[in-house]
Amino acid sequence: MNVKLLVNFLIILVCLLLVPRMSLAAAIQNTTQGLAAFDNSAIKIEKLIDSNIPLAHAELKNYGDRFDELSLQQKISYQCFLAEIYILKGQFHLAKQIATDGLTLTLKLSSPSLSISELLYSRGFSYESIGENELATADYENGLELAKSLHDNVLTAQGLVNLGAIYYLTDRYKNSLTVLNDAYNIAKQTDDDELKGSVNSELGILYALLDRNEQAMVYYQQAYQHYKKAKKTILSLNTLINIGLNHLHEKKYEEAIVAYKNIINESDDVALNQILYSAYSGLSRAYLKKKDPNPEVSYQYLLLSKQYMASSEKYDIEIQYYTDEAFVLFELERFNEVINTIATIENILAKQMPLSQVKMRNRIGVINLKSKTYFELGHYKKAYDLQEQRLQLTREMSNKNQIKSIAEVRLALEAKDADLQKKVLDNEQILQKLSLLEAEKDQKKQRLYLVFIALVALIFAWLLIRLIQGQHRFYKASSLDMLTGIANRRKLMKTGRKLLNKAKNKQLGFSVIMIDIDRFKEINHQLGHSVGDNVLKKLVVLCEKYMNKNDFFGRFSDEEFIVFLPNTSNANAIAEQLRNAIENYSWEDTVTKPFGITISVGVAGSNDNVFNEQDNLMTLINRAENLLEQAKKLGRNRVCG
Ligand code: GH3
Ligand code: MG
Ligand code: MG
Repeated sequence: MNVKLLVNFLIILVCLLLVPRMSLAAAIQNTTQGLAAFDNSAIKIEKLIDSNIPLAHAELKNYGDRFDELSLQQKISYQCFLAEIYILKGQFHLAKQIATDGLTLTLKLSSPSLSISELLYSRGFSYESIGENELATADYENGLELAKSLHDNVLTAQGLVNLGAIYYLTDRYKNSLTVLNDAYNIAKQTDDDELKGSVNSELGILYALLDRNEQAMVYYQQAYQHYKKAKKTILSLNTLINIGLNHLHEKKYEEAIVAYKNIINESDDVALNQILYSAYSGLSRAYLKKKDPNPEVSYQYLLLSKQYMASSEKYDIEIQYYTDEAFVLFELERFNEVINTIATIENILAKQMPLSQVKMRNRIGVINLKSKTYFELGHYKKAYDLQEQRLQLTREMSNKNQIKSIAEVRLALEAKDADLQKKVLDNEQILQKLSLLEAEKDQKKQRLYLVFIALVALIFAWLLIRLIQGQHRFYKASSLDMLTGIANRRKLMKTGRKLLNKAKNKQLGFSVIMIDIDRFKEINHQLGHSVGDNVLKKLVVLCEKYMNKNDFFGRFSDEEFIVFLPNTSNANAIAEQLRNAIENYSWEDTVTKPFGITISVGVAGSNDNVFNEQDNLMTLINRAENLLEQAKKLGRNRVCG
């Protein structure tokens, strides 16, 4: 969870909760007429305002009915007090109205008065608190001009402090630093501890916004000391709120808890809603974020803070509360309620566009939470989209900061930019993680898909194997004779050519034996075609017995066979053995009735005188065929070679 963003945002809110940065001392000067008692009450009220608002209000109310009896200056002072009381009570619209009434009264003054500056500051603060920053700036500037012209250092410094606050609220850090430094230098020359406390407090907030927490803490401590010295109880409690926030910012949650509990104890008498709100919401945050978080306790403190939230008109207090609520509900795993709360925040923020940097950071933090919530609810696509949105906004803000970089706050801003850059990187990692999870969500589907792909691959592989096997069979079929299983004519001729070339190269002998079964048509005719087939098969088996391993035997056509005999000098003898084997075989296992089966053989060789180097395989085969024909003519069952 992005505590840093949240804390920054909260610091701003607390600064807005600060009581008016002003003194009423000037307002009660020169009261020459009216009710004398009021002047005494005014001193009393001014002290009570610092410690007990209800009592201060009650004291002032004594003069409500006798308002007309007051002198002009007393009436103006009355309005000044009342405006301040309403501001402290968080009733800014009333405070604004009272200050305006007071300013109307000042028109009757014969000469410019510091009361005008005071009333302008009060009204400006009311505007600031309800988010009317432009109107606030105008009132602060006019009040400041008047204080300067009247050479009042304290009110001049107070005006600068007010402007310093409005500047940092509107992202003008350079301007803020400049005017707060001016205020600091003026305050140094006075012995006004309230003023000194005020300047230090605002500088602390500015430095906290620039992520300079250590320096911010130094200013807060100084502010606290000055307010204590000036006996400004409420202001010192406000400073303690800021110190608590600083602890949160620094992740020192135990220290924050101590600080907030002290505030609550000390606030009992004061019972100031805004301070109690801040303290309880701070406790809620600390219990949520500490080492051993306790979301239940955090939620209880949040509910306590809600009681005090309702009584304030502070326009940012709702966003602050609902932001806290969303984060606590998330930790309580009440995810659907988180989504509802975030919808409320978004509605409020939508009315405040364009957002200041602080609120933009708050919005980015809320978008992140929303994404995480959708993630928990299993809406990964929504979670992913929100992270992209968050990344985009973070980048935009980072660019904006780079443009705003200025010499005076450059170091601080650079540190901030570096942080933002890191956040952008972190966010990118989150995006990647979410992409992975998005992918995992469809894992089942993908697994099925993979199985499907695997199956398809297997089918293809099987088809391929079948194809190869088919091709292999085809190849075999195309090289072997289907009936006898020896080489067919194609294979016979191919191998014959190789063997002849080889023999020629090695100048070795090469012979061709051609065999033809005698009167085979008759065998078919008398014994049947299938017996004829069996005779062909048996003949092959019988012949193979007489062949060497280098000889090559194949079916040339019909019932004609060829044997190639490389490096053989006794081809005629082998041919004679073959003829003899066939003639003398009983054939009882083949033929159905006694039938004389013989072959005629033609033998041709490369060593023959008729064969020369230019002659090829067909020449030899033709010669063997001619000799075979000769054997037929000579009466069959013989070898011619
Ligand atoms: P010759 O002694 O002059 O060779 O007479 P022949 O009857 O053997 O004549 P020829 O060689 O011309 O006849 C071949 C016969 O072989 C013709 C054909 O019917 C038969 N034939 C060819 N192929 C096959 C086969 O695969 N199986 C069977 N059963 N007969 C075949
Ligand atoms: Mg024949
Ligand atoms: Mg024949």
